[in-house]
Amino acid sequence: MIGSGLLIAGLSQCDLALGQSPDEKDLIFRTTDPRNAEPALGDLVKHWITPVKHFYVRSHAPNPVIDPESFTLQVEGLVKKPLTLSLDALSKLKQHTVTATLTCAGNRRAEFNKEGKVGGVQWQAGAIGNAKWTGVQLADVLEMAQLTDNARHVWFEGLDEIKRDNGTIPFGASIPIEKAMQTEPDIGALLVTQMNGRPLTADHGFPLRTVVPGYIGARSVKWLGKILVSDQPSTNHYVATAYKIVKQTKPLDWKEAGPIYRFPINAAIAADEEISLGPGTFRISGYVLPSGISGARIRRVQVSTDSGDTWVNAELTGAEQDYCWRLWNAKIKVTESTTEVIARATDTKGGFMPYRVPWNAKGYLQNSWYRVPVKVQ
Ligand SMILES: Nc1nc2c(c(=O)[nH]1)N[C@H]1C(S)=C(S)[C@@H](COP(=O)(O)O)O[C@H]1N2
Ligand SMILES: [Mo]
Repeated sequence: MIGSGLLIAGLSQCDLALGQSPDEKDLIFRTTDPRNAEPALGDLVKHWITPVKHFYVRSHAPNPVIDPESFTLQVEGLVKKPLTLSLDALSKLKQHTVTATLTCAGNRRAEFNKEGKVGGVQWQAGAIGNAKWTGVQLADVLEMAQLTDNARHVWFEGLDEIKRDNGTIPFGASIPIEKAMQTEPDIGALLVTQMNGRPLTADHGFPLRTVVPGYIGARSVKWLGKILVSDQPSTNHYVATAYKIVKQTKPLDWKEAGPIYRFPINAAIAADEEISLGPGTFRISGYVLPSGISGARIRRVQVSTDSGDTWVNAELTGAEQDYCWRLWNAKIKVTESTTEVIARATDTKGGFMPYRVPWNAKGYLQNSWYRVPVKVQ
């Protein structure tokens, strides 16, 4: 009671009158309908485990309202025993907790606009977060359903209703059967009911979502209602067309390109779009995510204040775990001739942040050197 009293005291009369939820101060909304929001980078790099209130939200449609009592998950397709599982039934299966970083394929999209306009949510570098996810192994559920020999891909379908030109569709994804069947200690996918030890919030997929460690966020379907086992990748728009690297958006380009699965290495500096500093020595911080490959570890994060002529190594902090980011900080020297701070990183699986990423029409996988302009005063 004391806690909630403090919380209310922290809100102004105005907030109460408008009925705003506190998270509207904790995230920067890029769009409000549907809800797409990212935290300020200063907030984001304060904790290795991202608090839910500072965890980005990416939704293609309004949050579906789901009654947990009547909710069921359907498991069908190339299985010998189709299943209908209530939340109660899922809670009786072995529970696992996995810490994994989720990141949108469109993270840092806005940087592509310097070369040519890209559509979609105009993300800066905050469409990423690291959380503790609790639920059941997808492999355990598929084991119960008994795959047939021709099972090759596992489709996920959300209960949201996304309006498109030719009607209303759910959000969908699929992952290869080899990933779906991976078990502890390298769980391929988790059917999650809890985030950071609390039930999922509506924004993050209540009551059930998928989390696929190492893959772009789009494969971690929220408000999961159906699992379908197939001999081919999902035909849902978000696998068959969207979330591909294309130069133009013609049918042939979509057909030629494959779906994105794993995320590449990435890093950012937690700073405003431009920093104003006098000459001197300063400490900066940021995040770094290794490639979404089992065993990938960050080798080095480096920063430069002289346009890449010289680099200093950053100090890495936070746990070092599969599919998880790390935080970093570095001491930088700003001189009269400094025009920007640059960060770049490499990992142990050959991942590196390139000088430049080729422009693509949907603005995905921007992981070039991270640059923040500096105005020396
Ligand atoms: N049902 C459903 N699942 C979804 C989405 C969606 O719009 N609908 N967005 C996807 C995308 S693109 C990302 S990056 C992640 C974001 O998860 P978060 O909102 O919990 O951060 O959810 C994925 N799962
Ligand atoms: Mo995304």
